[in-house]
Amino acid sequence: MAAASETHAPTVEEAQAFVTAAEERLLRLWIDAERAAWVQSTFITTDTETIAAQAYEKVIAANVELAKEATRFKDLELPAEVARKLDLLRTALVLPAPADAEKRSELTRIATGMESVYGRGRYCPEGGECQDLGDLSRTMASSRDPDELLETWLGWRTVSPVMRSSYERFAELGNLGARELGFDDLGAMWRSAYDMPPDGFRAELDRLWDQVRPLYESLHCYVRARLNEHYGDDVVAADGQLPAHVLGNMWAQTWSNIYPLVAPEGADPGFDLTERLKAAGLDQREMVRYGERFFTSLGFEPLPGTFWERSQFTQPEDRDVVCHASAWNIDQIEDLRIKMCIEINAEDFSTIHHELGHSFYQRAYNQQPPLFRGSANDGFHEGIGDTVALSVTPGYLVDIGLLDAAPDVSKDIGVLLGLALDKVAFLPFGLLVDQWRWRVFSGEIPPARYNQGWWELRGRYQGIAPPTERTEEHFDPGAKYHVPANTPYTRYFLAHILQFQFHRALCAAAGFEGPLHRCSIYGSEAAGSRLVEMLEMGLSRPWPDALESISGEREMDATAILDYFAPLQAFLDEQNQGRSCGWSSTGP
Ligand code: X8Z
Ligand code: ZN
Repeated sequence: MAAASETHAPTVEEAQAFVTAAEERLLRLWIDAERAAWVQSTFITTDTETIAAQAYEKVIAANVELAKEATRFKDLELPAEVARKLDLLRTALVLPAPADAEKRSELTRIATGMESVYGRGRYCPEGGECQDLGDLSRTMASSRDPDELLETWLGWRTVSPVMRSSYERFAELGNLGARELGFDDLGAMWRSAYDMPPDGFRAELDRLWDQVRPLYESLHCYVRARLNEHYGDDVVAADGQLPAHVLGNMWAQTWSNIYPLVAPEGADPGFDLTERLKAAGLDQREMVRYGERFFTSLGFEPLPGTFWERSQFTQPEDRDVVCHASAWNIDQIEDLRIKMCIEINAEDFSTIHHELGHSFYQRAYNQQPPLFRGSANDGFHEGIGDTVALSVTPGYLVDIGLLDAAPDVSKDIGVLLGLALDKVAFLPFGLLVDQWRWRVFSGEIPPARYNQGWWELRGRYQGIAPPTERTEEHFDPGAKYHVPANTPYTRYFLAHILQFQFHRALCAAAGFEGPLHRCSIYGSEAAGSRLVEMLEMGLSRPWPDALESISGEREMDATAILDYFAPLQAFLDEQNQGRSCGWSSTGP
């Protein structure tokens, strides 16, 4: 191959043939790796870990080799589709490895190993029973005892310090791989997957964050005041940052579990979806059926039988699994699966819709050539199921018989606040995880300041502080799944902006008039066909084209989330009158 390329200038035909062969080769390896990873994630042992690492290593080796070879066509005038595929070869990997075989296998072993450590993680209190993340999360959600919350919060963070040195080496080797492909570091490589220069993408994020920050700060201010009333100054001060352990979630990334503590007087909608799901006697599989029925109401075909046979809906009792929810596209045609440890509650009802969004997207783009079987950008993949879940309104719950009667419109503020505790509270968290990783990969946050850098960003973006002193003995970023699993996180920030943009557009397509938070697109084939059209494009066009096809807009735009929460913003402004909002922070 090398000899041929040196003897004559490459031609367009050669580039085309190269891309076709590359797609065939990668597709086979992707499928093998996906199968191996499925077995590892649903049955963690040293063997499944090794098998998964070996399969992943083959994908990485082939992809890196092809990306390097692709550079020989860079000066050719190519058909747009071929040029796009050659570009995608360079950014398809989230984990590039150096060409050196030993380093490559070290890197894949570290990567698979960290995910297993996380999946197997347990907190074993002295003299007590060991608890996994599911057990600990239930306590974080329901306990109102600050001591118990603190112990639980600290307990989960005993799992991550062993990953610290692995992560350091991981960043080193990942960077080497990214540099061999011509990127400054792994963070720059991740930022290059958005059809714009990496710095431009950074600026886009700043712009979007500036749009939504006032709404977040209002919510923070309101929640802080209410928690201060509930817990008193010793646990939650009336000013400054919020302590990370009292927000109802292990990472303080969504706060709806503390809704009862902050419910607005006189506007509480008076129903609790968790309680309704339990009262309806639903099991895990039936909950997923509800999600599927939403999609079929839009005109999608039902999921294949194999989805129902092969998915993991419940946590097995006899083995370790990675419980973190995910959607799998095993054969890239129709062997779709989800893997969850579903609990009968509102949070998982929403996560089911999230995961099914991935599944329906995957099936919609299965007619595309292999390199285009992806979402327009990764925020799109994360945003589809959430868009559908925004249509899980009280009115919809009445339609499907889970609720007897919709609350009066005077209770809208309660419904909106409940949703904002998830969607608005999440925004700064969605942004900061990669702000940390990008700084780690660039060297701006060196290993000696891993934890300090993490908490500075938590303070700056979220206004959240650790409940007790943290040091460099700890490795708190490693206690969040996506860090050991090496899943980029900015996608979720984008998804939280985009899903409101999609919702606004689909509600318009459905002919809905009225406030966005009361719109449900359930049963609207007009909205469904608008959605399908975008999903079927996969990754074949730059994402602004996909966004335009669904919404007529070519820019990501936070005005949709602001419109959606406009009534809540007015309520928060009124409630926060006379309070001094905001917090101060230190660091980068
Ligand atoms: O990881 C997920 C999904 C799987 S792609 C369940 N999410 C992020 C998280 O849990 O941290 C969804 C929202 C944010
Ligand atoms: Zn997802």
